[in-house]
Amino acid sequence: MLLTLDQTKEYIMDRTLVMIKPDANVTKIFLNILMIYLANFKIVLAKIVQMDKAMAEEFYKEHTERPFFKELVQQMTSGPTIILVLEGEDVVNRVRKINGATNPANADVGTIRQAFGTPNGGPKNAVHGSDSLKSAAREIAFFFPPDA
Ligand code: 3AN
Repeated sequence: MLLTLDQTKEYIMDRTLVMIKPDANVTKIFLNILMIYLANFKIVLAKIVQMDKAMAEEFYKEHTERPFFKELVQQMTSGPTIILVLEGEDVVNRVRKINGATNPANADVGTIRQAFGTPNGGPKNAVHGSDSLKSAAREIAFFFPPDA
């Protein structure tokens, strides 16, 4: 378990950033996904964002050179994204386990991507979860800037 001491000297639990992506928001399936996160984690922040090209490119900048980058940006700007900050013990790893493998075709039965993603659908894999506490800090600040 990783606990961090904030400036108010209160112990806070680990946090991670989750996105319910546009492909999961074209029907009511986002409600099923939301229920899964609600049942397993504390949701501390939430908002809905329509990303534009510049925003999606900045969020995914580490993938700029990947062959799927253009397709990824197109998909992420195709509709609204639900942004959640989840809190809990070992939340980064637990969320990634519940989300499942990047390609829904390879995701274990019972995971969100297996149930709601598009097999071999490239970026249409329903959800995103930060891959480390460091990424989580950057991604949370990206959508919820501390001075906003
Ligand atoms: P994960 O989100 O499982 O950590 P990453 O970091 O390798 O996976 O990829 C970031 C995002 O890029 C994925 N969530 C997915 O939307 C997209 N992506 C990954 N691989 C492909 C691919 N082969 N074709 C299209 N999009 C992809």
